[in-house]
Amino acid sequence: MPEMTDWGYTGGSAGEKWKNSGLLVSRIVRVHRERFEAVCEKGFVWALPKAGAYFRGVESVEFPAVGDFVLLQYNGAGESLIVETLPRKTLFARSDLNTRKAGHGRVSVEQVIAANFDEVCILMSLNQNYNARRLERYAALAWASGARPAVVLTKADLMEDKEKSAYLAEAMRLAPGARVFALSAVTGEGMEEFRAFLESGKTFVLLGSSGVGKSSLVNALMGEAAAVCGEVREDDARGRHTTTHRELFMLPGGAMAIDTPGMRELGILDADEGLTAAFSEIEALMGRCRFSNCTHTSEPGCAVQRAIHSGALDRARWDSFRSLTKENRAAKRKKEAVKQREKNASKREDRPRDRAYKRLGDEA
Ligand SMILES: Nc1nc2c(ncn2[C@@H]2O[C@H](COP(=O)(O)OP(=O)(O)OP(=O)(O)O)[C@@H](O)[C@H]2O)c(=O)[nH]1
Ligand SMILES: [Mg+2]
Ligand SMILES: [Zn+2]
Repeated sequence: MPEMTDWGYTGGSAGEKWKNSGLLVSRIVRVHRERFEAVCEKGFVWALPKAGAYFRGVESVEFPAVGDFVLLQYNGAGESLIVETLPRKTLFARSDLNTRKAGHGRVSVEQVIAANFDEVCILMSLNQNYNARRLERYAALAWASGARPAVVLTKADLMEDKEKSAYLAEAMRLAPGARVFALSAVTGEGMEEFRAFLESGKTFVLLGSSGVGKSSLVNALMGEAAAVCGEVREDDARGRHTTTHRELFMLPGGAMAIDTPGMRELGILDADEGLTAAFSEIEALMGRCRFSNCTHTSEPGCAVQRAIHSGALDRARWDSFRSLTKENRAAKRKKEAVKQREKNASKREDRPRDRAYKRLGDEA
């Protein structure tokens, strides 16, 4: 029978208000459309969000996602019911601030991709997929999630050693504070070092464009074809979106990996702290400008401009920092506006949406 602590549950026994309620702590391991597969002390179960327990508020963020710890009304004879999402340690959401119609109300679609992971593995393949600016973006998002980023350069078998070292060195510069790996799921190169990094009991989420080899890496770690991979192709610079759902795998060493579908676009959202961490050396420079309100354009005594001129700071990295900062600010403004709109809308339409969902739950 599964022990929830083996599955990363660290909630402990103190303060568990549901202790005598008959509810079970469980972890979501697979999300497939509206159905969830979860693991609890009784084993693996299929579960559904309980009608009325979700969709009450205006945000969809509470809705269970892979990696979530939830409270389950266990049903040995059929589908169990998810009654509550426990507070998340970390979370990764895709920001889509365009509102969409849902039932009778409009909700912002901040889709949670994964939750409660300890490390974010940013995968990039050592061919045409590698992109410095995207790496910086992902690193900022990873820090913003509350977890640490690690960079995994995949398909190392496709590149000469000398060239590989150059990529490794650059990735270390672009993602300060992150461990960087180069490996191949095909030849096994670099896999031993990466396995040693996957600490037992910890959860690692794999992120990266379609086709970089996320599922192939999971399979190599599992030692079996557990995740469905794309076919081998000569030209795989562009992926095909083979993985369509999110799934958490228990690896042989006791660590867990969450495989995700490749994402075309990842917007920066609420990432102030993420940007500070991802561009820590720039933050340090800005603290050394002569004027505290320096705009880092043409002021005398600007430490940033000085670093750019001396070559200590790459101009492309500075530009990247500025554009991500701008994007972050715009996203925050938009989020505020959407929230306000929803607040107004929910005052008028809260009830009908509840009812619509109840029907959905009753049918299932
Ligand atoms: N040469 C080489 N090819 C690899 C390696 N890892 C994966 N591939 C190939 O890359 C392609 C895509 O691999 P997947 O594992 O399906 O990629 P993915 O990131 O899961 O893609 P999505 O599920 O679409 O997001 C397949 O053709 C794999 O065989 C590797 O280490 N070396
Ligand atoms: Mg995949
Ligand atoms: Zn300055």
